[in-house]
Amino acid sequence: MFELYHHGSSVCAAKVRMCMHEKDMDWTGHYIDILKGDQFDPEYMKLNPKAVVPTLVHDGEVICDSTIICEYLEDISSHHPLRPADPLERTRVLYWTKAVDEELHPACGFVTFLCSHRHTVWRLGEKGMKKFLDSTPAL
Ligand SMILES: N[C@@H](CCC(=O)N[C@@H](CS)C(=O)NCC(=O)O)C(=O)O
Repeated sequence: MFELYHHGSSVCAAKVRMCMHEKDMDWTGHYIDILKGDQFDPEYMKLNPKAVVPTLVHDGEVICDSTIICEYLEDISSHHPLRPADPLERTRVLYWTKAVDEELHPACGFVTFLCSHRHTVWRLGEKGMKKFLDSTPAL
């Protein structure tokens, strides 16, 4: 059984949802509202100590970090392979996933919080906004 802790606006969670969709996997979702601070719930932080989404629980085993989760799903399911068989082609895929983790995702933070969620963050007021921004995890 696959349980995914995720949020709608999380690009990292979207990666995992897309991977599971491509592979026709059934999963149960647990919505973690990262704008309300659900990620800091001590119970959730037992699964994901970095207080971020996504987190996958597969038959009781906890796996964090979207790229690692996608690699795991690829390893356990041969249905609709997402990784090429050729070693050189696989290496080229790694360049892409590395770039997403190291460059694209940090850049997305600005788009997510300054554009998409700016009204929600603004409503927190000056103190609340500072608390919210201070709580944003380092990569
Ligand atoms: N390396 C992690 C990064 C996860 C991450 O930063 N998730 C963001 C959403 S895309 C999050 O949960 N942020 C919570 C917060 O900003 O408090 C992954 O790839 O899963």
